[in-house]
Amino acid sequence: MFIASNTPRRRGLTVGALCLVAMLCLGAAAVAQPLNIAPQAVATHSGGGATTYAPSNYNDGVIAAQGSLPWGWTTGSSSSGTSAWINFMWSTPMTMGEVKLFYAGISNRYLAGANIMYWTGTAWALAGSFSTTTYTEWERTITFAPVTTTQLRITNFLMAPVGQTSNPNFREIEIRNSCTGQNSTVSFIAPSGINLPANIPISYTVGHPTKSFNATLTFRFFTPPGALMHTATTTVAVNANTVTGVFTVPSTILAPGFYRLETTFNTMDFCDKLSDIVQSQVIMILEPGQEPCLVWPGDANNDNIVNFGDRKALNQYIQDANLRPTWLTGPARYRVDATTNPLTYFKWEAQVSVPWNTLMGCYMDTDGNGLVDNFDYLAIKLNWMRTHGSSLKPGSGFTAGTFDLEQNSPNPFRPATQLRYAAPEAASVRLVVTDVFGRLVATLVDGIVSEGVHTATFSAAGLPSGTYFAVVTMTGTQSGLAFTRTVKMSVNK
Ligand SMILES: [Ca+2]
Ligand SMILES: [Ca+2]
Repeated sequence: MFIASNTPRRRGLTVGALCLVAMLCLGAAAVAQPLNIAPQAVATHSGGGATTYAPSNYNDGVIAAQGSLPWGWTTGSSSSGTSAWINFMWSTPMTMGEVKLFYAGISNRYLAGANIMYWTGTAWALAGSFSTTTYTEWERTITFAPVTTTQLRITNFLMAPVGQTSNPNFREIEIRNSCTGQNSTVSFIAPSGINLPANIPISYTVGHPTKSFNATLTFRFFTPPGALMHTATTTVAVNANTVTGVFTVPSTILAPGFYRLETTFNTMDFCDKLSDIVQSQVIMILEPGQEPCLVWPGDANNDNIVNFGDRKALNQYIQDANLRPTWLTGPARYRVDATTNPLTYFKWEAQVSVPWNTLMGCYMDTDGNGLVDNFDYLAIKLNWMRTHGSSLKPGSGFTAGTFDLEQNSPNPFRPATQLRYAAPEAASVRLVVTDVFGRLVATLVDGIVSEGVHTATFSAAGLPSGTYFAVVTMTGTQSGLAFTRTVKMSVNK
C-alpha cells in the first residue's frame, strides 16, 4: 500500500491522489487539471539508480500535478549541501511561486529543512527555503517571490536527528504558479455578550470577485483554557462578490462563562484552491440578570488596595469554602493575549470576569483560572500595595433590601463617622476597620444582628490622619449567603 497507516490524510485529495491510491486513472485525463500547476514537467533526482522518472510511474500521468516520489526514496549519500536534489523540469518557461512538500518521518528520521532553487538559464539561484524544529509536521508550503524558469530544484536537505543522511520520504510534491487569483473576502461577528437563554446569532460575510463555489463555515467554541465545547458547520453557496447570512447557535448548550468563537472559512484562495481562513472573537455568556465583575488581580477582597487584607480574605474564603466546592470553582476569565503573555492575568488593570456562585468568588480567583486556591496568592504578591479607583463606586447607592455597606458619612472626617449596613435577614456580622496595610484598627460589630438597617460609629480619636478601610463580612443565618464589602475612609486633622 502506498499510503502508510501512520501518514495523515490531508484535505481535498485531488484527482491525481485518488488515482494514485486506487489506480482508477483512466478518466483522469478528461478531468480539467487544477490551475497553476506546471504541466508536463518531469522529475529527476540525484540518487543512485534511474535518474529520470517517467511521471506515469507514480501518478496519474501528470507528475507536476501531483509530483510524487516513491516511498522510501533516498537523497543518496549526502544529507545536506547540493549533492542531493530533486529536479522538476519543463519546456516552456513558467512563473512559479510555491512549492508544497508532503513528507513523512519514519524510524525517527525527519525532514528539517530544504532549499528551493531555480534555474536562471545560466546558474541555480535561491528562490525560497525553510527549516523547522517541529519534526513531526507533515507538510510544508514554501512560497517565494515568483520566478520565471524552466527548472525548480529542491536541495540542501537538512535531516533530523543531526547526522541522518537519507529518507526524507516525500509522499508528494506540488509545484504551483505564482497564484495570481484573488482571495475570498470573509468576516463574521457575533454579540460580545449573551444573556441566557437567548440564541447566538453569528452574522457572516463570504464573497469572491470571480469564482463561484461552496464555502464551508465551521464555528467552534473554546473555553479560555482551550477546551472545545461545541462545533457547528454550515455550507454557503458563494456566487457573488458578497454573500451574507446569519447562522444561529443556541446558547443553552453552553454554560455561563467566556468562550472564544473560532470561525474557519474554507474558501477559494488566491491560488484558486480551497483553503482555511480562521478568525476568532470572544463571547461572554451570562445568566439572566447577571453583570460581569471587574477584577483587579490581587485585590481579592475588592477594596481598592492589595495588602495583608487580601491574604487574610483569601485565607478566610478558602477556609469557609472547605465544605462548599462550588465556591472554589467558577467561570475562568478571558484575556485575548493569554497564549503569548503568561503574565496577562496578573496585569494591574480592571479585568472583566463572569460572576461566580458567590459574590466574592471572581475577585478571589486572582489569576483568573476558574479555581480559587493557594496559587491565587501569587497575584497578591505581584501587585502588592497597588491601588486602583474603580471598585468603590461612590453614588452607586445603598440598597437596604440586600446585604450592603454604605460609604461612611461624613467623609473625610474627624473625630467620628458613621457607617450604615443592611442585612435582609438575621446575619452574622463582623465590621472592622483596618489601615492601608490591612492591620486591624477597630472592631465595630462582631456578632448576630437582626434583619434591617443598622448604624455603627467609628471614632478615629488617637489615630493619625490617613486612609482607613471599613470591612464588613456578613453571612445570612438562614440562607448561608456570604457578603463582603469594603469602603475607603479618610481621617483628616
Ligand atoms: Ca484588597
Ligand atoms: Ca485561581
